[in-house]
Amino acid sequence: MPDSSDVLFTVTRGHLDTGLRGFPVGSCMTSAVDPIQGVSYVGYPVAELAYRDPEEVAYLLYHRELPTAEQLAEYKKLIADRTGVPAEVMTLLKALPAEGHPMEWLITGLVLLGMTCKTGDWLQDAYNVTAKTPELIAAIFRIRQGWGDPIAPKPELGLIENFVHLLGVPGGDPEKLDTLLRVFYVLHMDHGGGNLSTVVGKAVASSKTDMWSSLAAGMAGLYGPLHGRANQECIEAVMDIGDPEPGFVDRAVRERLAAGKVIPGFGHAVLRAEDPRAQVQYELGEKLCPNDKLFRTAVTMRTVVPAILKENPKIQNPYPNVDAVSGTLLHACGLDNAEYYTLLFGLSRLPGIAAQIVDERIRLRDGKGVPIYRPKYVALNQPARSIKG
Ligand code: HAX
Repeated sequence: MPDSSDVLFTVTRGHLDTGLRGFPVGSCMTSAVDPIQGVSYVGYPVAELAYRDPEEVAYLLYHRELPTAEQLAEYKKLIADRTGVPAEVMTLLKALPAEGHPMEWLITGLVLLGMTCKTGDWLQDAYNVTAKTPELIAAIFRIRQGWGDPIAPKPELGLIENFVHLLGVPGGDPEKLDTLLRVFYVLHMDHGGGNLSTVVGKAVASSKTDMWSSLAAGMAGLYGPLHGRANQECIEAVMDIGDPEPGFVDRAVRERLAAGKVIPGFGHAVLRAEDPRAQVQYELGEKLCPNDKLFRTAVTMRTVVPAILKENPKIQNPYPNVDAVSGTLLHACGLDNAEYYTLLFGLSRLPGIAAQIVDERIRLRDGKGVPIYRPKYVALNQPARSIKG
């Protein structure tokens, strides 16, 4: 029996039906989210890691230490050697309905990769996810947008450099896109144990299904507009506003709120200050696309929106989150179709979710793993009845 010092939380009726907000339910060894400081990966503030090699940061999540030069080279080789999406998966992708959202294609693609590539070993499958999803996602971009057939990978380039090569954005600036996506990938990789896509992935994995289906479920969570798809909704809102003049932005934001819409890219379930991941991206934007009109509009929103949201005492965090500006940067670097932005979030978040699944399946509880998820739901308004006379 736990003694009183073990009590972390007293549950009251008011806590029911609040989306498990704030309930301690597990431990996380890859990252932590401080309401003011934002996310850190194994103790390092994310802003300090933003410009590190993406593979270095992925290694950190699995090994809890940054790699030496030798360990990094070994890890890069391990990932590069696992590149390769089976031809039948590519064929099936080409048969998917064009009306499907790119995230629906990703969810399907992960299940297809599970059918063709799963090893059944949680760690090996996690590494395979990191290695194979850039090719899968680049193919989704190319096939859906009619950019041509998938391009053959060049894994020796490095994870993101290879992804930019695989995308082959028509008329794009690969160098700019590479600079942006390296940072984007690191910033989105993990966000504590309780973000929705990660919780869903871990919950599904707890039934001892496989890594690929668990991640497909997690991506279904990321697809929602209150989670990962906020980056698509956010650029759409920035485009709707479309003018960086502060008075204009102020009026447009108020109109949006009056119409009962949220302001995407602002607010957070845990954070209570400006997200450091947004800060890194605002700074990067000043280097990559300082004069871009959409970027300037997003920069104006950074000051105008919090002042307006603060007028509503219910809103616990009026500040920019990770999605506030990412879309304007992607747009300025040649990826101008917002429907694809959550796909890039997914690409980046998959290694983090996979690392947490590995911990819950084979590392926690002395390697026994976390048992199947089974939270308690309190039965309400169900008086005992009978259809017998
Ligand atoms: N615009 C308008 N209203 C907002 C708001 C915003 N940006 N942020 C919060 N609110 C409203 C909520 O809708 C809620 O209203 P109701 O009580 O009427 O339902 C109220 O303020 C209190 O919300 P909260 O306690 O401050 O925040 P929640 O934990 O309930 O919600 C959300 C957190 C991120 C879902 C919320 O801030 C939101 O909808 N933001 C806009 C969408 C967005 O940017 N999502 C991405 C978040 C980052 C992420 O997960 N990326 O993947």
